[in-house]
Amino acid sequence: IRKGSSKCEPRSLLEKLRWVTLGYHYNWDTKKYTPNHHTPFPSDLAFLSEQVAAACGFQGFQAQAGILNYYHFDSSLGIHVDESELDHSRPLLSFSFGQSSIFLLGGLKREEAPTAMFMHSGDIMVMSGFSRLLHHAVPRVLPNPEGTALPSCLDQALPSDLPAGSVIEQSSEEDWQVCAKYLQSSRINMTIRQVLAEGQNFPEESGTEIKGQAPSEDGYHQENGRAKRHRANTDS
Ligand SMILES: O=C(O)CCC(=O)C(=O)O
Ligand SMILES: [Mn+2]
Repeated sequence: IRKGSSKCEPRSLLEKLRWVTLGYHYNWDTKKYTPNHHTPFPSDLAFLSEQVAAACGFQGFQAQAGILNYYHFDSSLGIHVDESELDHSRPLLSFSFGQSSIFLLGGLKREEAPTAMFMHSGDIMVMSGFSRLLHHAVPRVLPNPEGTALPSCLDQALPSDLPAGSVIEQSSEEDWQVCAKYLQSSRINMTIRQVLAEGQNFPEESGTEIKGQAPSEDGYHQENGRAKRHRANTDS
């Protein structure tokens, strides 16, 4: 039941969506990536990530896993460190779209006082070196500062003459309307990761321990695991 609403409208699947994983699928229960729970990483996002990493001095970055977080105005993401990747010398690349948020960047220790910053649509944050293993959280999602339904960077028509091989693709007007409506009250963050060092394999134990176990697609367990990090102020 929605707060402030007398009707009991069930949430649509799109409204319930909180996260999606790509490539090596992060397991929220074990906090591990495993070799047998993998789907091909989308090539356009891999290309974009590798270009951004290279521009920041990380030649040879490989986009191997992605966590996409979907936020509404009542969502937040709890304090955590991203340490499940086996190679911490590779950066985390974070891309944000839609509404804005406050991002808290803390210290190596959980109790260290954080620095608060805004993350707006189109912002890219690279966590590398010392900042790669810092605590962080998203306590608040806020309307974009322009005061418009959609930030203006998402409200522009694409040039008709996109260069050949561009990662930008024209979508159908119908598809864009669905995305635009969604982003009027949502924030999407994609955090792209390289899991393994060049030539590294997963340690033997994580490959065997999972044998015979079905990939954890079960919403209940993942939602539970997720709740530790993703503390939406749920209103249902
Ligand atoms: O939404 C954000 O800006 C942060 C997401 C994040 O920290 C993560 O996916 O690990
Ligand atoms: Mn994180």
